[in-house]
Amino acid sequence: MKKNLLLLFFVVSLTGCSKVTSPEPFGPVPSERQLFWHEMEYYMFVHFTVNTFTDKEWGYGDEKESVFNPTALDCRQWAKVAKDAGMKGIIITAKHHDGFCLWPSQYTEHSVKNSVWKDGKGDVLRELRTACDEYGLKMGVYLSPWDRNSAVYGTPEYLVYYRNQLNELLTNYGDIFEVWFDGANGGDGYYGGAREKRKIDNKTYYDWANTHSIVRKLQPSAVMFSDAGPDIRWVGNESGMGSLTNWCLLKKDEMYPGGDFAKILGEGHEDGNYWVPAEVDVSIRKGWFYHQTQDSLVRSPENLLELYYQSVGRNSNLLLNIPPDRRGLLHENDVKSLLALNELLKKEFDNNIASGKKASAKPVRGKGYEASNVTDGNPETYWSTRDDQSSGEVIIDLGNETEVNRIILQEYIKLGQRVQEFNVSAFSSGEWKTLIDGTTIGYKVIRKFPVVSASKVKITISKSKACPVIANIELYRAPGE
Ligand code: FUL
Repeated sequence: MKKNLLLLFFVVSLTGCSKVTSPEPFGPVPSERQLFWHEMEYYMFVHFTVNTFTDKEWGYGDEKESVFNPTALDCRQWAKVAKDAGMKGIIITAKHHDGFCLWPSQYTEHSVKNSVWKDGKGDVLRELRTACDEYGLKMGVYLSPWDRNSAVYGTPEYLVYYRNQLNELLTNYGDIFEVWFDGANGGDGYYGGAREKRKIDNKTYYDWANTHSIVRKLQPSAVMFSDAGPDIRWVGNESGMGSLTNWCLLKKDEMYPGGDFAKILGEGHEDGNYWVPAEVDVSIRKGWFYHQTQDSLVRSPENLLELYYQSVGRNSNLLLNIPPDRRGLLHENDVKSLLALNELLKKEFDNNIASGKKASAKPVRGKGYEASNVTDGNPETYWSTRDDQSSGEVIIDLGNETEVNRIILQEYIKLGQRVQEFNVSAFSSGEWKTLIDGTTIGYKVIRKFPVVSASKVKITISKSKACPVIANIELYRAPGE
C-alpha cells in the first residue's frame, strides 16, 4: 500500500504538478484578420485611372470618360509579375480622388462603362479578380472618400453614394483582404460642374463607424486601412520609411483619417489600447500614377531592398505601388527592378544559419517554453520566462565560428507586443561583441550588422512589458559586407 502511494506521488509530480501554464495575453492582441494580414508582409499597389492618360496625379473630376483607353490592358500581366516578385496580393484604386470608377458602377456615369475601352463593356475589377485567382493572390480595393466628380460631395447624400459603391465592390468581386480608406482632401473640384472648393470636417463628415460596419458585414475577413485604422494604420510618410521603434498599438479613438497625426503614426503608441499595426505605402516611381517622363526614374533593385528593410524589417507591411502605363501594362523598367529585387531577397535570406541549432536561455519558464523553440521553424512555439520576469537571454550555438550579418526576430504576437529593449551580441575571437541595440520587435524585425565571425549569438531582452515571448530567431550571411 505504502509502495503504491509512493508510486502515485512519483507519477503525479512527473506529470500533473510539473505542468507549466502558458503566459496570459498582455495588452491588446491582433484579431484573426490582423494575424492573417501580418503574414502577407509584401504586396502590390496599383494606381490606375484617367490620370494615367492625362498625366496627372490628382484628377480634377471633369475628365471625359473617353480619355480612359488602355490599348492592351492585361491584369494577368500584373498578377504574374506580382506573383513572380514574391508578393501576396494586389490593392487597386477602384476609384481615386477624380471619382472615375474602374468598374461599371450602377450609381454613376463616370466609369469605364462610358469609356471607349472595350466599347464600355469592360470591368477592370472583374479582370483583376480573375487574374488574382489564377495566380493565387489576394485582392484589395482603394475607394477614395474624396470624390471631385460627384455633384453631391460634401452633403449627406454623398455618404449614401459612397456606401452604395462600397457595397458593389464588396459584393461582386469575391474575397477582399484589405479596404483602403485614403485621408486626402484638397478641397476644390469639378463636383458635377460646380467647380468650387468644398470643405468637409474630417472628424465628423464621413461617419466612419457606419461605413466600417458595412465592411465588417460584407467582408468579415477584410482589414480596413486608414490614418487611424480601425485595423491597419498609415505609417505617416510616403517615402517607404517604417519606424525603428514601432508599436502595433494605437489610441485610435483619439484619431481620424486626414488628421494631423503623421508624427505619431510611425511609432504608434507604446500604451495604445488597440492593435493597429503600420503599413508602409510607397511607389516604385516618384508619382503614384504612370508618367512617361518617369520611365528612367524607377527605383533600382538595391533601393527597393532598402525599402524592404525599412518596412518589413521594421514590423510593418510593404505596399509597393507599380503603376500600369497607358497600355494598361506594368512598364518593362518597373518589372525588371521588381523581379531583380526578388532575386536580391532570395540571396539575402538564402540559408538560415540558426535553423535547428542548439539554443539555451536564461531564465526559462519551464517545459514547453525552452530556447529551442526559437530555432525550430515552428511559429506556434516560443521561448518565455516566468510571469514575474521581464528580461532574459537566448544564446544560439553555431558550433564553429560562422559569418553572419543579418538577424530576424519575431515575438509571438498572439500574446501581445511586449519587448521594449533588446540587444544582439556575438561571441567572436573569445569575447562578446555587441552587434545591435534595439527597441521594439513585434511581428517581425530584420536587422543588418557588419559581417562577424561568431560561434554563438546572444539575444538579450533587457526590457519587456511582461515576460518575453519570442517565437522565432533567424541568422543569415547576406552577400557583401
Ligand atoms: C494619397 C493620395 O492623395 C495619393 O494620390 C495616393 O493615392 C496615396 C497612396 O495616398 O493620400
